[in-house]
Amino acid sequence: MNVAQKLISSHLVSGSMVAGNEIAISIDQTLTQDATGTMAYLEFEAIGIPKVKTKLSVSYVDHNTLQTGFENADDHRFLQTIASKYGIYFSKPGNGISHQVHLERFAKPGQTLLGSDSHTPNAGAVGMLAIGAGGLSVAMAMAGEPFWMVMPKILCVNLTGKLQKGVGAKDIILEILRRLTVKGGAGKILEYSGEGVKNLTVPERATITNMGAECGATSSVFPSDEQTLAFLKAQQRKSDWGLLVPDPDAVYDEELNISLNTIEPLIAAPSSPDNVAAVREFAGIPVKQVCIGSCINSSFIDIMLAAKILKGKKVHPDVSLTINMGSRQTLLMISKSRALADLINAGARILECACGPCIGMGQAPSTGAVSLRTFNRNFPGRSGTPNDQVYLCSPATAAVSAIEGVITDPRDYFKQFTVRGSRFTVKLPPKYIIDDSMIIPPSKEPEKVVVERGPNIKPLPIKGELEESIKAKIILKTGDNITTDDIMPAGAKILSLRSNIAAISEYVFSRIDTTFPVRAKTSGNGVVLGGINYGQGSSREHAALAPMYLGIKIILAKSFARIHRDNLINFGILPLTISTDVYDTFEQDREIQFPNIAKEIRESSEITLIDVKTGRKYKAEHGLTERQRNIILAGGLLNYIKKRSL
Ligand code: MIC
Ligand code: SF4
Repeated sequence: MNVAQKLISSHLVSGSMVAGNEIAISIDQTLTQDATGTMAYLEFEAIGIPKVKTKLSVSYVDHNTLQTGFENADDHRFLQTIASKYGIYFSKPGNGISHQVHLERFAKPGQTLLGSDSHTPNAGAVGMLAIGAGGLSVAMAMAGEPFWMVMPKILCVNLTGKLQKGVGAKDIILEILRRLTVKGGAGKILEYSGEGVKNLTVPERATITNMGAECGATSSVFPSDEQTLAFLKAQQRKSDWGLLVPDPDAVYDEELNISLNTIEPLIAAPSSPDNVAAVREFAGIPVKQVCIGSCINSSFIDIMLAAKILKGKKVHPDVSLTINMGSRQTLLMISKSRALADLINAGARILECACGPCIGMGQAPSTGAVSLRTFNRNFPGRSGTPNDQVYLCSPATAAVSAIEGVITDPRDYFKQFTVRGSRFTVKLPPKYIIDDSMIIPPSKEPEKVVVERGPNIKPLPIKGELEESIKAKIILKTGDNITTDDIMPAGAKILSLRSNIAAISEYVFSRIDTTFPVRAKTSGNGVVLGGINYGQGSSREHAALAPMYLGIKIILAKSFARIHRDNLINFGILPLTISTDVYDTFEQDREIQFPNIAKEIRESSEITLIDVKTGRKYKAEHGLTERQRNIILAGGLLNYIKKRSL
């Protein structure tokens, strides 16, 4: 078996490991973050059990730490008290970004992790099966339910050779994105192997597994080997280590060969993570903003490299350089090593250890400005500025460009120096500073804990059972690769409404069509017509919940992204796959009749739709498993679970 198969087989509770089959796996650990966590815990509460049943559950606060109003602070209090009551560890705001902190302090080879954030596969860096999912799926896992998914194909990414100086782990994953595109990883686990793996440290591996999410992959995983042991030892967690490597005769469904020697510094141009080209093709373009950090490039190694490059230099007068470190551990280490002084001296703006600019929490770039970021997503408008020009790159490219004021290939920059190469390399520290005082363990007297709920915490809306027939209007027709940032934008203004579905629903599709919420509500029964890879990107279930609240019943699309499709089903919205002909036939505002929808879901794989204007009949596929059919018929997962337990 390969590593992914070993992880799955040791957790398999239902189904057989044949790609495409529905399987269920048991979940050892869960993580949530504040923006998805409030809903996840409301959902967990609704299930009604006294304590989480996982080996470990952690609630992080990292997305919205601005606290521009009471809403956010209320959410934080709710999260802390509910964690304390139900047996969950609580990582306080300021302690760092969930994925970074989890990797440092909790990720464990051989275990499974389900997180309500799409970059959860970050923890795959230590040989863990780590999967992103909607909050409700994570709530179910906390309640001891297994996680259901389609058995992925295992794609072996075979790394050979060694990286050149100035080329980093980020360039490897950008190369993979260039080849696979944002949909090429769908239905797959990317498993890394080959000679080249040996030289990659765990934080570098995490950069790669983190951004596998942008390929649409179910997860990404590295073996657990000597590098893993070195990292866990340095984190004083040696006892968490275990060897996990593929069998010598392991077979894979697919293979991708990457020669590290030939990889150049790469960049993803606006506005998609797969719009990848060599940095040198963009060299010389003036840059106004450089942001180093976010969950993908905010480890001690990343920040230290940037600090080494910036030491004794000044940030270009036209550039604003921000740094958001991934964890308080990194910040402590950087400050104790005096590298923090080097960064400040160079003119960097040090932000809190949180997601920050990555999710539009401040630092929106100026109009028309090129913003160079070490982040993982550059979806249109995500930075907070309409028509933004966000490029994604490695910390080395970002740091040298911040000095030069133009996009710069780090190899060209390094050539100017006679200093030994060591100036531009950083090794894994033999010992990290350990201080878990901002991770609060759950209460020993849970019955005494009162869950605090401010006025922004509103109950979860629940849908009724699926109707026998539906007549609905197409409220919006979109193109391909619609992201959940398009469906349910984030940013400072909107994120604080994550625990208030009625309020947040006013912003559904607001970047594409501000009239969407009103038109959807007026219609009562709405359909969205989408192209390929509908719902790519984040795990936010609000991109399903809020449209459901507005009366959206069905999404017709050429194909769906995995997490979003699961979220739609969880909240009783029916995802139907259509052909290009059907997509081309229908326009916005047209009415569609689904005459026997419930019966067809029960009895067939095809759904009939009738164009009300012409009376013509068309077909769509639902592709639902037996279990998913029952969830849709019940009007969502919570209804289904309640029905099941009656
Ligand atoms: C993101 O990077 O888009 C987020 C914000 O972390 C999301 C989660 C969310 O929307 O709360 C994700 O990746 O799942
Ligand atoms: Fe936070 Fe950005 Fe990572 Fe999402 S991608 S978890 S917003 S840092």
